[in-house]
Amino acid sequence: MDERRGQPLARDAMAYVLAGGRGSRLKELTDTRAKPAVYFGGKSRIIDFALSNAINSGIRRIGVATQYKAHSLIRHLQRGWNFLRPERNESFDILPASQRISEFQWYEGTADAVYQNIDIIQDIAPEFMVILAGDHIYKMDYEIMLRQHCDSGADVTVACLEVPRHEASAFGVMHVDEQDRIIDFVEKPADPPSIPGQPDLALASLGIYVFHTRLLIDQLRRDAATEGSARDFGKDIIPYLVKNGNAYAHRFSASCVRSPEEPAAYWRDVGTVDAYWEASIDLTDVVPQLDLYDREWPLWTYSELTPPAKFVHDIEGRRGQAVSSLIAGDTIISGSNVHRSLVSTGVRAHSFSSLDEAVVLPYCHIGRGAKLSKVVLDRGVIIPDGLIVGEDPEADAQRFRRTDKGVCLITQPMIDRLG
Ligand code: ADQ
Ligand code: ADP
Repeated sequence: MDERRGQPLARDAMAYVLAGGRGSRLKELTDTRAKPAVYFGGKSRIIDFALSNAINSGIRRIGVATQYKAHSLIRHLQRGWNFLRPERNESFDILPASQRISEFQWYEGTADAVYQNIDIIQDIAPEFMVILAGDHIYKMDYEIMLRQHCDSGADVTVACLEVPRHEASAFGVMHVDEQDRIIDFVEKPADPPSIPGQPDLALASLGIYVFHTRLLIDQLRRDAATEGSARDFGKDIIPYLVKNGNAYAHRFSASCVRSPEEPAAYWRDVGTVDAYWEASIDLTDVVPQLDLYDREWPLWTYSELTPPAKFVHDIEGRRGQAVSSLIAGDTIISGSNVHRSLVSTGVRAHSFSSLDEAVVLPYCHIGRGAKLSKVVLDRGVIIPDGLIVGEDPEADAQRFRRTDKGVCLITQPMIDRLG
């Protein structure tokens, strides 16, 4: 039991964000950048959600382990997240693989991505470690989880969410007792066990873990010395502690955030083009499940200084307009019709064009007369005049990456190949 009841634990914690995975199901969106660096929400990137959660929870020491195609991610972190100051007992460390133990050794698994930086963690000396994935969209107050961790006397606390059983093979799946002590844990089972009495649901790990730092370091060293270990939290560390220690589940729910208006627990792995498109277009709902305008739980990011978005008539008086859409700064909608779309910074939409259910990443140009529906446009794509997407599935599938759900991901090389 923790004696410091009432005092925030987050100030004694370090958030350690795992941001090295590739996210290959996002296809060409992660050709040049890691999944945590993918743009989301018009002005921000996926990793900003986990980092904002840490800051909003009161955590002031943060490390981010990077690996795969990290340049765009590192640049973003340096520009936006460097405000934590050592003079105030704060820290922000970017921890790329293959720079520390050996020049050539990459992080093998998620546990190895922490193990290789044990000396840095010991130097910072937090009492608790909050291990996070950098690639999910959610709001969560880690202070509540830290409090539960201390009160239960757990070796590790694992955040979890009830998910449909048929989706659960992408997760670590657990069984808990009445006190939410984890009594069984299987990583990505082909046939996920359901929650007793609820055959269609499974209790899934969100890959968010809280440890006392000393115990974590002992476990990482034990695991590193274990023959055949994949050096992974989900495959090795968590199952070991479930069997040989005390692991507790922390139920992620709407009450995990402080804002009383938050309608339901929102957590998304925008890991596929369809999920990414859907979560983005959901933001255009009148009352979206994810509130980007929540002043109680602000989303911090690196943001360029931009002139305002502008909507202009063309010379024939045709309106440039956007309805049910989010439009970022430095965008000009000129005689173009935008509906249920998410338009990022620096976009130009020219006359006679239309966008419907479009996710447009920064600095795209939409040529005159182009009509695009159900698309994701990668950063900087120049859509030629008159291009039509969303009306002829076969033609779309030949030219672009069209998903089973009919969403077309369009990148500049695909446009160049059109000739
Ligand atoms: P996955 O999400 O499949 O499962 P993983 O691919 O290991 O696990 O990614 C977890 C996080 O670590 C991601 O943010 C990724 O970017 C990062 N990462 C992966 N490999 C890394 C490496 N070598 N170095 C640095 N960072 C790395 C995990 C758990 C499951 C749980 C799901 C929830 O293993 O039990 O259910 O997360 O999404
Ligand atoms: P924009 O970026 O809005 O396309 P332009 O300067 O390129 O602006 O276009 C100027 C104007 O020419 C348009 O606003 C429109 O009124 C006119 N125009 C362009 N194409 C056509 C067309 N196919 N039919 C009628 N008018 C057109």
